[in-house]
Amino acid sequence: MLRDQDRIFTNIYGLKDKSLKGAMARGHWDGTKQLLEKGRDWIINEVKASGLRGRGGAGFPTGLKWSFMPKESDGRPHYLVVNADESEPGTCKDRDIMRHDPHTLIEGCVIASFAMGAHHAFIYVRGEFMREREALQAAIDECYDYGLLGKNNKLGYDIDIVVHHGAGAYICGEETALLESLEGKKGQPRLKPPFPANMGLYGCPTTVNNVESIAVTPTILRRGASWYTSFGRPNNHGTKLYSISGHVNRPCTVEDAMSITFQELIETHCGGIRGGWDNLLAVIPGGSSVPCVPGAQMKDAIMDYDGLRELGSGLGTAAVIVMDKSTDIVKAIWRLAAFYKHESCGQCTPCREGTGWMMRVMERMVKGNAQKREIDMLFDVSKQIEGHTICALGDAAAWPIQGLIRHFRPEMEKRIDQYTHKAMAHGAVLEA
Ligand code: L3W
Ligand code: SF4
Repeated sequence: MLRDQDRIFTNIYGLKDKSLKGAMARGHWDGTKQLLEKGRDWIINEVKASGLRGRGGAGFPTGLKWSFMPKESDGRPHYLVVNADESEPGTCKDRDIMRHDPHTLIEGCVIASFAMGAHHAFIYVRGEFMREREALQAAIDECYDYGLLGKNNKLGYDIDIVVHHGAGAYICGEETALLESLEGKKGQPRLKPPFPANMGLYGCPTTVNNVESIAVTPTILRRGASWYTSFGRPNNHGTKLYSISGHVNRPCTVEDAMSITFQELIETHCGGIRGGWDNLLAVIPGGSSVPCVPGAQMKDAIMDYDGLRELGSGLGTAAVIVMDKSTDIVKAIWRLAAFYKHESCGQCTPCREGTGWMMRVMERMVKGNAQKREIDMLFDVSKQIEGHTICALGDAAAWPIQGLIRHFRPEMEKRIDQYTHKAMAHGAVLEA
């Protein structure tokens, strides 16, 4: 278990003073000016050396992403955009940072903006997060009053931070849809490349990072890259906020080391699985976009990018959704299919049509009113979507269904058999 002194988020449950004064007392904003004085290259190299990978789902190396920003100005302003549109089902870690520990994010914005030559940072907050926006704005206002933000501030680097409110579309969490939305347009993903580092907000060099990725950087720089790499295994370093929901005894969001086992995570922080480990059916370990893993494989799973990839799933946002044997797993995955169908922006045909098709077939699979050959057809449809769309929402819709078929095909077939027997008992004529 992570020692208290190794926690970056010291107020994740909101039990302490979240104001600037309270944050400073807990070590935030300590020596920020001295960190900036070490220079841009030092900051980017230290973030690279820490092994920090993007905490929004993709796990792209943060320092590397920062280094993509042009070094020399070609007259275009540079921007930092923080993706706080946390909408991935099961994920509620960024919400807790903004609500209870907002100064970690604001200090991170200052340092990241400085490292990338940005004088404006935008924080795009999910529309439904009203309390979080208020907390964030109150913290930003405090920083302006105290002289940590704005022109000629105490840190010696001019920086303005603007909180922008989303309007409730999941797709605006995709970085380029977010940029479109920020520009006042309909939130639809752009084709990449060009990547935002070259052509982002208003056509200018932009880095889009997740809330947690930005919020951890001041502490990493203060304590040093080697402190951060002392947690987790190579390629998977650091501490991580896990949001654990579902059938555990005490659901929670908690910061612990990367690469701990699933069993340790659940036993230490959640009081175990409801009804005991034998009652565990399946886990979605990284938010709704990654495939589920059967319970028997999860117990010793290593909670990091590589460990979960080896199990055919992923760490994603580290939103751990636990399902015990009372769960109707087919219905649960149908619900996700309905979610992705609803949230598809409709730009590309495989996603627009395919998500609806998958949802409708899944609806019949829930009842068992389907034919067994349709299970293969469903898998085939998901494969036609995966990798054939503009953004990752298509993959995200395909993977949970693939995971269901891979691991719970007998459950799907059993329902079809039961439905068929019932129908025959009622004298129905079945298709060949
Ligand atoms: C410059 C290159 N930049 C990649 C940048 C790119 C982006 C980052 C990662 O999807 C995933 C998705 C969801 N030059 C670059 C480059 N970049 N190559 O690196 O890029 P990518 O394409 O790997 O991922 P993505 O499009 O950012 C994110 C999954 O995360 N996910 C998402 C959950 C959604 C939320 C939410 O609540 N809003 O968290 C969860 O698993 O499915 O696979 O910045 O520009 N050559
Ligand atoms: Fe829109 Fe879906 Fe295409 Fe993404 S994959 S751009 S959400 S239609």
